[in-house]
Amino acid sequence: MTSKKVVELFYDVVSPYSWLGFEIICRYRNVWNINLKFRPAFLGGIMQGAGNKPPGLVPNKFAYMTKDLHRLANYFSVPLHPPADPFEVMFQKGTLSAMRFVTAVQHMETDGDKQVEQVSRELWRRIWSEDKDVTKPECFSEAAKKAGLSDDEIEKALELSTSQEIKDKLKRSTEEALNYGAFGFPMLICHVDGKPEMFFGSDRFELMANCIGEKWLGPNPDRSASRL
Ligand code: GSH
Repeated sequence: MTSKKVVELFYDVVSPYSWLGFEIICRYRNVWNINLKFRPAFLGGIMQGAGNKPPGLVPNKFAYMTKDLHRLANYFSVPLHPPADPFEVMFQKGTLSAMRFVTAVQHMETDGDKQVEQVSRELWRRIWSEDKDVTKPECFSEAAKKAGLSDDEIEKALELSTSQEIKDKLKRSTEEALNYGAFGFPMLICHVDGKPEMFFGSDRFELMANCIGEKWLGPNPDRSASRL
């Protein structure tokens, strides 16, 4: 068996397309011969650093994306329902504190990446399924509790999330994403023959599979694999 190819997923919970990309790559993690690395980062910093603008600011694009996300949520079986006021959620409230919290959880985790995976998922669920706030410490506690963290771990993560160390770590990950050429999320970096191959979007998995010598088996690979 050849050694596992490293695949990095750069994401921010502000981004609904990142949620789709995240769930898909999580489903494929044990189907493809890959070593998946979660790379929480800050999409606001990517937009600024790359000189890009959120696509939702163009009215026709916003209308299309609303429809697109609805279709994709069904296709990928991800319970995505846009919040009542996506502009407030994405552009006024933002997710800087939330992504610092995710970074803190990842920083504390010594045995695998289950907690960072679950906490990220619960934060996405809050914004993009339940229309709940993700700006206050109590929101992070609730999400982390659902994700299975202990009260002690949650307290530590909350404290750590406001430290300079964690602020710098999130900034570094965002800069790394920009150095790879990021202009939006989700961004996946596949390390193939010592070279990073960048893919933008949750709609590039078929192409990505081809690049890493794997097969795209649709949105639910476990179900299709068991039918083979
Ligand atoms: N076609 C992509 C997909 O299906 O995943 C769209 C992804 C997307 O629009 N991502 C947003 C972004 O960063 C954040 S939710 N867009 C930057 C851009 O479109 O330039």
